[in-house]
Amino acid sequence: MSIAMTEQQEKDFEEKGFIILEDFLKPDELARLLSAVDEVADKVREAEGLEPNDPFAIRNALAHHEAFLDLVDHPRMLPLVVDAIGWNIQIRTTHLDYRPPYPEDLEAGEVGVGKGADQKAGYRNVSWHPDLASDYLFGAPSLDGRLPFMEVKVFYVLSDLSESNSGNLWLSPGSHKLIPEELKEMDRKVDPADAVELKLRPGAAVLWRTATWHCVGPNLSDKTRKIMHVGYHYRWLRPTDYIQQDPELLAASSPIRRQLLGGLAPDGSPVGDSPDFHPSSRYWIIRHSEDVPLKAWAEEQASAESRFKEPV
Ligand SMILES: O=C(O)CCC(=O)C(=O)O
Repeated sequence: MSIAMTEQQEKDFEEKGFIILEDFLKPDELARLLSAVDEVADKVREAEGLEPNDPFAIRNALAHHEAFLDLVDHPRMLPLVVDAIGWNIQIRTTHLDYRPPYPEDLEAGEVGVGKGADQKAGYRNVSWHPDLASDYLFGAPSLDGRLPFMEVKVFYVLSDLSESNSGNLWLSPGSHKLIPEELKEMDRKVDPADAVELKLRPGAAVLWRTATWHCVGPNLSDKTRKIMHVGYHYRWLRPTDYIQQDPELLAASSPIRRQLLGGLAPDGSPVGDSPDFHPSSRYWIIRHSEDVPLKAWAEEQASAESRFKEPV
């Protein structure tokens, strides 16, 4: 039973692979995030010797600013995330993408094909792909070539992407049901009839299955693309952004945030009560409810929701 998703959202998530939430961020949340982006951009430029018009992306963005960290358990987004993927989750990645307008002499390649000068110049994710399907992940071992459902991301739009060619995210609705190999066979040329360029205002959010084929269009506008993705996957998979988050950050977090940051309740061995002869990872077998406080939270939310829906 869903906590927050409407029937239409459930249908869209299942069939298209994504749900669009216009004006999701409140003006003060958006202003805080934009100021965080500027602050972090200054630090990245200094650390990496970048010029103001150089694009960059950072991972584990949550560790770089409290405004980014606060997105992981955003009180209006978390219920939707749990409806989409369940409560047994943690963060795989949080990334910030900062992409100033293309230099005038840089020619954009055909959208999603990844063979243009922009791809060669190092602009990231300009070719169509599903996440987690590279050769050394599910591309190799999967027998029927299908990607299991492993992950959702929330895409937060911080700058104006309402016009075409502003560094928009493109999605191919329903492609999460296809086999990633097909995309390679198509030479990454997705039929325009099977693709949508999301044209979204600042403050919009998109909850999406990352198995959905996606790419980033060129930024031919005069505005810098500023966006974040917050990715959630199952606790029994390994995150990409960290082995363990900073212990001080974990200790200062609420139980639910600690779970999302990949932490366990502080006492006991991470491989259970009998680590020598019967080790059993607490990421796999849940013996202490404190390791997954999101479960009780989800159950409580669901029963409150069903009480609310009961006819009087
Ligand atoms: O920057 C984006 O919006 C897309 C990022 C992306 O394609 C990815 O991380 O796989």
